[in-house]
Amino acid sequence: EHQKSLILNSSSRFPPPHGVRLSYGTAGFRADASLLQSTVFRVGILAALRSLKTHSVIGLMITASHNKASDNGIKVADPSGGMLTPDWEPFADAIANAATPQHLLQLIDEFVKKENIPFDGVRSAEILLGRDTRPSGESLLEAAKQGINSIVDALAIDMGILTTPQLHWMVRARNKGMKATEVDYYEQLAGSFRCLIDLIPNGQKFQEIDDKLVIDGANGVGGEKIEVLKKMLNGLPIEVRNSGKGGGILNEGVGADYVQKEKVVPQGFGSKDVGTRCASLDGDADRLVYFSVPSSNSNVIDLVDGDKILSLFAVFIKEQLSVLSTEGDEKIGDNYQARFGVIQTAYANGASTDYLKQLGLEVVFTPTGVKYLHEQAARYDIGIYFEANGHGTILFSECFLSWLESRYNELSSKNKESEQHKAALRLLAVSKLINQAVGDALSGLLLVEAILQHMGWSIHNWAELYQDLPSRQLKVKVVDRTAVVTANAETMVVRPPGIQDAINAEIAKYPQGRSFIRPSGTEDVIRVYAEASTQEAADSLASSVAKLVD
Ligand code: NG1
Ligand code: ZN
Repeated sequence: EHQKSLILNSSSRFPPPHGVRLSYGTAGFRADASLLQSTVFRVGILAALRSLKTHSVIGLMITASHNKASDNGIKVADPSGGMLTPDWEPFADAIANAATPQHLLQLIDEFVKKENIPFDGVRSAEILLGRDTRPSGESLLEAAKQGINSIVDALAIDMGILTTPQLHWMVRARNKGMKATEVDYYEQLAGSFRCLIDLIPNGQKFQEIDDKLVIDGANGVGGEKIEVLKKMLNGLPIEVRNSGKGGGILNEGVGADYVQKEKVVPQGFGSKDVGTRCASLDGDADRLVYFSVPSSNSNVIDLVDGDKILSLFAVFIKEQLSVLSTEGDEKIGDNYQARFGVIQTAYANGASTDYLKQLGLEVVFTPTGVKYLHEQAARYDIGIYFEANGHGTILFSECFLSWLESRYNELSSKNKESEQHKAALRLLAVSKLINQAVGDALSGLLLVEAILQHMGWSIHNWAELYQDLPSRQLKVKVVDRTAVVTANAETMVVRPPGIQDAINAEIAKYPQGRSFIRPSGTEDVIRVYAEASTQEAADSLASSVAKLVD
């Protein structure tokens, strides 16, 4: 009863906005920040219930990622550090849209019974809160705290301004009983990065050392975090621009989303950077793309996108696995056939998929949205997933990691100098460097840098792994995006009827043509993607398909 009146009283201070329907999309709730107080408060309640149900620490991140500065959003990190389980999304939608405190209470009451959530006073809930640099973040964080505090015995811990992946990492680390502060995060990344650098074959070390890396921080949280990390990396020459301190606006003409979609230089970059290795993060630093500026005459870039980051990781890991499986002078231990797979979406450049298949890798497609990619990647011993936009990571199975540990220990006692020993250590270092909770621009960036140095590759060598097919992305504003329904990992439209045939007819006009449409999960638009043998053809295919949607 005390619990009930607590919810009623506190929720009456957070009335929902009129006439807006919010839904927990692929990236949680996202909207103009002024609409979100009540939703964030209610997600605070949900997080406390989730923590009680799972007996684990839960995370809440307040961010709208690459979206404009006046937007904000909130998403829940589950005990594994991954996205909220889809089973709870309908409850999130329902409570976000409950019109009155009474209705809200009723929904919570029913859900608690249905899910058997223990309110025994024995267990308590614990929620870690983080936010990006958006000005609206502070008051939204307060709303989330009040939501959490309206559940008896729930504890809200404010972790301050963080990148999205840092918060997910902390949740995962806490639930594994590991050290989980922000400093622990930096130490784990820096330590495993140094380990990879120390293992670089002689003569290959630091080919690129005086060729610095320039990072576009999207005027978001990533820039300041990289400055901290940089101090622990003795020797990696990094320059951060668009750190948010110079007055630039978050995600405006800067950042990974802009760079990947527009394929032009972000603000603060230009002819002075011709030939330099550059990288862009998004506003909450969970996306990473690289690029170079080919000429001082135009603002067009050579983009090295998520597909190519995936390919670089795949090449390196495949190399280590094959070293590990060769036998030295004596046979050491049992071998282990690691199941190795890569996961992409329909946005992956067709050339990348061909390349990965040529490497002999298993390639699986899922719909857009990290939760789908992550789930598939978790089925492998080593699963790499990336969206073309630069969000992705590598997952290692517990089973494979424990085999690798014991193999490594065995090799340590028998032949420390063997190539197999080094390969095992490299793979262990990758598993610690890469953020296995979620895609992480900082950890991904360090892995890219370590691998480029290992290979002795410049950004151009890397870019030449394969040639991207020219592509174009457009978005069409629509009244009701749910009118478009897709199938086969979003490559086919099943509703409205007839559209797919019309798209097929357009595709047939272009050599190497490929095109699809899908409703965005984060904006009120239908997205159009097209790819063809020339840029003109890709542009023209995209615009004729866009006309079919209008
Ligand atoms: P939507 O709006 O559903 O296309 C966008 C990205 C996704 C994912 C989410 C979450 C594209 C084409 N889509 O989703 O890949 O990153 O945002 O932030 O880049
Ligand atoms: Zn992001």
